[in-house]
Amino acid sequence: MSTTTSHSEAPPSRAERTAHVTCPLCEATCGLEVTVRGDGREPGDVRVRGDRDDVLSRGYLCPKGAAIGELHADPDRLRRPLVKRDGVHVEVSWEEAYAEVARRLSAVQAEHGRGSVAVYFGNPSAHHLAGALYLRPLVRALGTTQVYSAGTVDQVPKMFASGYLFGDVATVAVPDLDHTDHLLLLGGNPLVSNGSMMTAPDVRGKLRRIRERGGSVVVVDPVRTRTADAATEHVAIRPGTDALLLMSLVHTVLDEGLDDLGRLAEHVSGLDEVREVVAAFPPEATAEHTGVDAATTRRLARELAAADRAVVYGRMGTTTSGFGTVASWLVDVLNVVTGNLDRPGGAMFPKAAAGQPNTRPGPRKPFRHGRWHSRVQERPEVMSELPVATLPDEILTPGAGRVRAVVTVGGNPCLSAPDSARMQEAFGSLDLLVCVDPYLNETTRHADVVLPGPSPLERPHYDVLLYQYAVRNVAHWSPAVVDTDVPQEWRTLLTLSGIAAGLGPGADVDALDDEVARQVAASYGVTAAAGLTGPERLVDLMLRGGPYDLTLADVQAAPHGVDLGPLQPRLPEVLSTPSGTVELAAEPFLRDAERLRVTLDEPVGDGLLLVGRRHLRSNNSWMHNLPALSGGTNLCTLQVHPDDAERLGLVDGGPARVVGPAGEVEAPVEVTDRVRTGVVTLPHGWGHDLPGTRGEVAAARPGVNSNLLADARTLDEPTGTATVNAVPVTVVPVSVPTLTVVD
Ligand SMILES: Nc1nc2c(c(=O)[nH]1)N[C@H]1C(S)=C(S)[C@@H](COP(=O)(O)OP(=O)(O)OC[C@H]3O[C@@H](n4cnc5c(=O)[nH]c(N)nc54)[C@H](O)[C@@H]3O)O[C@H]1N2
Ligand SMILES: Nc1nc2c(c(=O)[nH]1)N[C@H]1C(S)=C(S)[C@@H](COP(=O)(O)OP(=O)(O)OC[C@H]3O[C@@H](n4cnc5c(=O)[nH]c(N)nc54)[C@H](O)[C@@H]3O)O[C@H]1N2
Ligand code: SF4
Ligand SMILES: [Mo]
Repeated sequence: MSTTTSHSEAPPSRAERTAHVTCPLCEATCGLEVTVRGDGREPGDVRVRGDRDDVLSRGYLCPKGAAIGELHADPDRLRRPLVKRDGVHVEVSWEEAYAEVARRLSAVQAEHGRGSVAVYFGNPSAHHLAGALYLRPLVRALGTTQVYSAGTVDQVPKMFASGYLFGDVATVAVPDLDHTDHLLLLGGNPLVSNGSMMTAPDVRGKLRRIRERGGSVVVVDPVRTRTADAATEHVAIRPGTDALLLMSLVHTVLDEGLDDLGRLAEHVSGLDEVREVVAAFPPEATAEHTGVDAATTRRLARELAAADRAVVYGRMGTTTSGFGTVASWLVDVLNVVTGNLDRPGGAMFPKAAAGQPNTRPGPRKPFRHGRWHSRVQERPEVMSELPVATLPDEILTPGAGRVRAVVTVGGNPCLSAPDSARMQEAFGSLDLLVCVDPYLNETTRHADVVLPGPSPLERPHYDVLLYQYAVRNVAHWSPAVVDTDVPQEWRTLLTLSGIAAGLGPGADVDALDDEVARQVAASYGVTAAAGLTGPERLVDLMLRGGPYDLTLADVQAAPHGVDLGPLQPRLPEVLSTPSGTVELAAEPFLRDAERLRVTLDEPVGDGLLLVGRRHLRSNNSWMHNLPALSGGTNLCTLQVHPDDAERLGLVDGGPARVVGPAGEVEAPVEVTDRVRTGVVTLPHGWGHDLPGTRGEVAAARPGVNSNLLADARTLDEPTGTATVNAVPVTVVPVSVPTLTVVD
């Protein structure tokens, strides 16, 4: 591993240098071997290969990781701050940008109070040392409870369920893919997404090895995805009904006496209440709703219970289709009643080297929620956040406490949250919008100030968050590969913290950083190596205070990562519930189970349901501007089953109008039998044709924004997580006027 060039004012060295870095673009955290010439911005300057010696990914990489050089060199990627003057974004100096933020933020705070400033963190802030370590100081300095993130269009139900089951939202059991014989996977497509809430590069290889050792993989998905292709069985469920199917699976296991808790018995409470709840959900009662016949459900339950080492795993399709909390709870109930929680090949608890709350010394407070509520919809706080679906209400509804300013960090809520038209309206009405973001996109176009950070090649990295979900315990430090004059994002966030705290735009960032480090050091009872600052110091502290007694220097000395071995059983030390057991019958589960039971009495509709779709070469809303990832099959089409197409008069390639509860879009039809009848799919993160954005490649193939369709009121009740899957829609062909030839 070589290091960065020495000084930014000298012309960058044209000599090639190679570094081994963790890809920060998705949850798989692959090791990349990056070779760079110069500043990496000329064509051919950056070459990327999978690092064959990486302790976790062993050479695997996907097209996005391979395109990291294009991201670095993208001419549309911002490198200097922008301020909006007379409706137009102009480049300014960092001093001028911060002066603008300070002047206007303090005015909003003075006039409307601290609670009138909201913060939104997007997905990339979870893949970033600045986001992982310096957001909390910013929120504290802002002194607001108006905190939002992409989590409430995503995984919060899983974290909430884990919080009540195990005591901490970050104590999540992940599938031990390397050792299982039977994987029941609901609502995830890891062969395309590369896995989520399980850090696991090369899921294709892992599934193949399950099959090679005689095991099975069952995929429950309304779409025959690539993951379904790689499975031993595909069950095409009706969208939005996984919680019902899971109830019936638990019912069958208990009813047929297939439960076997093994050593878990002494660590689990609430099984009797679960028995009572699932009694109302025999497979025969749910079959019409789920579209899965009772015999299949019973067989799935028996096979799961009979397998030596089995695991149930649910993802986006289970967390964002209306009953995310109940579904996520039942996934782990199934893991418990089949004896597969916390055993090799089952659902296991990772033990990350740094920053994992459940490895901290001393007593830990059990998770609880609802400590405060949102102003307009009175939604409970979860993990100190409010649902992003209700952010427009907080901005647009007059009254005391109304949000007047928003700070976004690495997020594009105007495309990623439901009812985007209203989100756009809300963002357009703010007194102040400050965006820490490298692109001028559908959200940041509204910004008064945009503060870009360095590219992934221009910053060091350590995956503090995602190693907490890794299917193998590892640690890897990534050096910055290219020098930059773009300030590191942690410094930007600390400067904003200084401004928010009333210290003005010129606060001493290093002093603020010392204070953050003092607090981290105190909480772990350790001291960092001399001479370190910024994220390096914080990671050193967390490693020293972590369960393996590592230091930053130890990890830096291993360019391909430190292998800390396969997952090991961690019960009961991992638990921090009030009772010290796995609490299967926590009150929020039982209450929402009743909401689910009521749906059994409702008639099964015959309307179309819309689900989302990811593409291997996409990354939510923000990588459509890279030439290597655009075009080909990465298209924003409406997938429709042939029978539905015929019934509705839709033709392949022809335009269709999709009407949802909140709005409508027009998209080209793609007829395919991969989707179940009654189901249509559209990818999210498109609609790049709005004025004031800057993304030449993306704008050439804008696609449409699927989040114009879903309404922002149909939420997972306990967590307020949006329902972006299983959205009721109608689809009609758009008649193309026939041309009359005139002589
Ligand atoms: N290439 C690529 N990779 C990505 C991303 C990306 O945009 N592109 N995004 C990243 C992010 S932020 C995340 S959170 C992860 C998500 O990771 P995954 O959850 O693995 O990805 P999705 O493709 O959303 O998979 C959801 C699946 O659920 C199915 N589904 C929809 N509704 C239902 C339902 O009601 N029941 C069931 N059983 N299935 C349903 C969909 O058909 C789809 O196949 O991917 C990450 N990785
Ligand atoms: N219909 C539908 N909607 C969905 C989903 C779905 O499956 N269907 N998926 C949901 C999911 S899982 C998620 S996670 C959300 C994502 O929602 P968001 O996080 O709101 O959106 P992203 O598209 O990930 O936008 C990322 C933003 O971060 C910026 N960015 C990139 N790199 C950096 C960086 O290093 N620093 C900073 N500061 N900014 C950076 C990009 O320019 C972009 O503006 O979308 C959700 N919305
Ligand atoms: S799978 Fe994810 S982490 Fe791996 S190279 Fe692709 S984007 Fe990067
Ligand atoms: Mo996500």
